[in-house]
Amino acid sequence: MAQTRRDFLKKTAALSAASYVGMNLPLDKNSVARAEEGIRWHRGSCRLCGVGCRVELGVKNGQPVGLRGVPQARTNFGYVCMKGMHFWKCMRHADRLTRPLYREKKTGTFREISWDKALDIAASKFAEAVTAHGNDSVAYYGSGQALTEETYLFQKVMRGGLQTNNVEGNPRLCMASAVGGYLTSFGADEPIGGYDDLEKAYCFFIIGSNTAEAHPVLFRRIMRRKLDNPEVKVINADPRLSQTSRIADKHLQFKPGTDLALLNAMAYVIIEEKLYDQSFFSTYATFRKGKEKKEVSFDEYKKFVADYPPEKAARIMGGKVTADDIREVARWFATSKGTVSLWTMGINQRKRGVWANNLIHNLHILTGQLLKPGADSLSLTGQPNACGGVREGGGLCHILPGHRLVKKEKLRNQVEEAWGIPKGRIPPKPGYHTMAMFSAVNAGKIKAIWINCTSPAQSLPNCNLYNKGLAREDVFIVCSDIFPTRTTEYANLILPTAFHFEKTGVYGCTERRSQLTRKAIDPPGDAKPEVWIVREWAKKLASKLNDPVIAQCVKPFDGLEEGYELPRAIWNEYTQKLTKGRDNDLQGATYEVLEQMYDGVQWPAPTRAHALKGGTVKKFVRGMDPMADSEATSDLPYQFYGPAHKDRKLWVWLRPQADPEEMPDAEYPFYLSTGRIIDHWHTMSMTGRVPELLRANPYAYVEINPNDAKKLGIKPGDMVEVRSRRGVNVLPAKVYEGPIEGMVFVYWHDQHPERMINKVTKDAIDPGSKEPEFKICAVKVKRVSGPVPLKPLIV
Ligand SMILES: Nc1nc2c(c(=O)[nH]1)N[C@H]1C(S)=C(S)[C@@H](COP(=O)(O)OP(=O)(O)OC[C@H]3O[C@@H](n4cnc5c(=O)[nH]c(N)nc54)[C@H](O)[C@@H]3O)O[C@H]1N2
Ligand SMILES: Nc1nc2c(c(=O)[nH]1)N[C@H]1C(S)=C(S)[C@@H](COP(=O)(O)OP(=O)(O)OC[C@H]3O[C@@H](n4cnc5c(=O)[nH]c(N)nc54)[C@H](O)[C@@H]3O)O[C@H]1N2
Ligand code: SF4
Ligand SMILES: [Mo]
Repeated sequence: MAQTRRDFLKKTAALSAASYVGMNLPLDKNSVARAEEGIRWHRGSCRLCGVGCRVELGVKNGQPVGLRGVPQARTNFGYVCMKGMHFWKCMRHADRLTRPLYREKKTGTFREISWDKALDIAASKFAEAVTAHGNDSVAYYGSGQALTEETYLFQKVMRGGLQTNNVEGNPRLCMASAVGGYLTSFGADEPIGGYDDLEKAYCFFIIGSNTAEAHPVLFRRIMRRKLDNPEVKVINADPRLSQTSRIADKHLQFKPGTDLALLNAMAYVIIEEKLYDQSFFSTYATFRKGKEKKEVSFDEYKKFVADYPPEKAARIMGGKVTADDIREVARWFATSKGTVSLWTMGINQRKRGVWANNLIHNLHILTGQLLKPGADSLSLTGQPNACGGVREGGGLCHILPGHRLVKKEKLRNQVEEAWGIPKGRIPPKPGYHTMAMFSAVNAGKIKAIWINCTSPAQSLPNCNLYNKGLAREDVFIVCSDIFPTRTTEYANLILPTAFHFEKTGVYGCTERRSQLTRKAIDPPGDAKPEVWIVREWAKKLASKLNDPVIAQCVKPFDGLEEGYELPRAIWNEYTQKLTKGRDNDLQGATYEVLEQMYDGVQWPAPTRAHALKGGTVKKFVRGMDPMADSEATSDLPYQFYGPAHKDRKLWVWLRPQADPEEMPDAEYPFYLSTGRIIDHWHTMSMTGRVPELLRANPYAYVEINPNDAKKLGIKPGDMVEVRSRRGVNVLPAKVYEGPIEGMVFVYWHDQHPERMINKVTKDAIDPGSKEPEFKICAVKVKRVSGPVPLKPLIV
């Protein structure tokens, strides 16, 4: 899909001619009313981050014209951030994919084909692969941004139809360590509490999360809470001084990868100063260690933690942290009237991401800062539907819908029964996790892969290596997207899909909350909702493989209108048949109920009546969570029922400090970390096409500490080479007291070949969660020239 410069200019001209109505409404009431005349507002969720803000899209004459927040919604109280506010402007961008495109060879040029032909080709290629190379030679790689109905249907056809568990998604790059942490510490995935605790908390422990830029609306809530209540403390633990650090009472700045020592040292202080809540943990928790999950005593845990006195931890952490800092934050954490921890990728994208998650949960369990109002161990989810679609809907290689494990026969059988397919149809072996999947593509073991709503050619670590696999002529690639991307460049078949608000479906955000977005406008050209695409593809697959079971997977949905009826029927099947009796019970959250709610429903919501009250604000709390009541075995106020812990207790883990996979050395002396800025979303396919957002931040740069810059003779704006053992980028320098000395930081949004930082990052993974260590690798840094004028890649 290479674009010529002329194409590009033509499109830009067309775009500005399409002059947006925009949100610059005049201020007096009458003129506001006049400007809004003829606009219909359609309720849905924001397309972007995992906060899940409730918004309304304004539509006039069939075109999107504005966006506003929903004041009654408990996610955002009417507020939206600038990305959320402007996102709709990319909806009608001239680059939208509008027709299926096909090329036989990856070196060939794309030509437009009909849907019938396109799905016929997709079915033939998958069928050929399965016949010649077995069921595990095909794969689906999806996204925490796909609607639940989409992920659910894709995985149903892959597992029940094509009999492979090669179903994965980008949440592996993101939330896998949090899932591992919740399962091993609490016995059940997903947070206990939610945003409701933010206005009740007295201490915020923000670690490895740049909430201000990545979850801006939640950050406003935290900031307001602090401004209104001077006694509220904010702790920020991050090797970089970020926008989030600015509101912190204490910013702990340390060498990347050393915060497991910090967390253990905080536990040390809590024990030394007897700041723990013994009655809480002796009632509700056990102590565990090692692969065998062996139960140990509190004394043994104490002995383990004795190895982390704050003085020693401060030495390990280097940088600016002192032992007194650690003591002070531990006291704030333990003694506040309610402590909420918040973390994201600084913790998850680590070689020991699961352990880091465990160590945060430990602090909450030890101090009883859990389950009471204003206290929670709250992992922030990145994508809008990583929780709802992928973690709950069965979008990873080892899980089936309804938080079921692939390897458990009984659970597989439940799914087979719900689908009306023969027992034993779903294979018992989990599929490839993300990095294994793309390694298998590299090795030519996967012959056909469907990539939906994600752009791995840019978002995988060490992408130079994996893009070689995507370029193989013997790997057939279907890519369904709304725009051309770095990944569509490797596709054989590009399928244009409907975008948010052009189709109907559910997103489930950070706090176990499911929210419906209804179709408000038609997709452009021939773009189609994914649920339609999968259904029609499956019918063709069934006939090519002559397999009635594949047909059976989509039969319940035959003939349904794709804009609303079809996703509703899929949602009904999933929630009524597969969440029933599970911890994410959503039986009460029908479309009919979700449409009545300003802000959706938090599970468990087994009944309509409970769903209409908004569902469950806090899991495991008797009187609040219907499952806690129905599962109760005593009169205690809390009842845990997570499937992973037979003892129905919380687990405090003994986890040591561990280094990242690749440490700086004489040849590659800097830590490289990568992450986000407020203006852009991931690969910029959407935000790069919103003029306001692109202007705000047109291209990537490397953040470097002034002391390092001085040593290397780098001045602001100079072009700098950032090189690892895997690849190189050349970017302008931004010199400021952001990253700690010895560390550089690059945002990963830029699609430009010289500024795509995943060419440089490392593909080391957490052995438990299989999540890559995007946050840490070793690089060398060198000035190459003075400033040069740069242009953004997309407009
Ligand atoms: N504007 C915007 N918002 C987004 C997104 C976006 O693309 N743009 N994406 C969404 C998604 S999918 C996600 S996953 C979230 C991610 O949200 P965040 O995780 O908050 O964002 P990042 O910038 O990736 O990383 C957060 C911080 O981790 C720190 N860090 C690096 N190494 C370490 C370490 O060793 N220890 C600790 N404690 N911290 C470390 C970095 O310095 C950085 O400040 O954002 C979501 N929201
Ligand atoms: N270096 C580095 N790399 C990282 C990270 C990092 O911190 N550092 N973070 C990782 C994390 S946390 C994440 S979540 C991943 C995200 O990485 P990706 O998922 O690869 O990035 P996105 O740009 O969100 O890709 C979404 C794609 O879906 C398309 N799209 C939008 N709406 C629709 C739709 O309705 N249907 C379809 N079919 N397509 C649609 C968009 O155009 C876009 O191409 O990246 C990971 N990569
Ligand atoms: S905070 Fe997240 S969900 Fe809310 S408007 Fe911004 S991008 Fe959208
Ligand atoms: Mo993410």
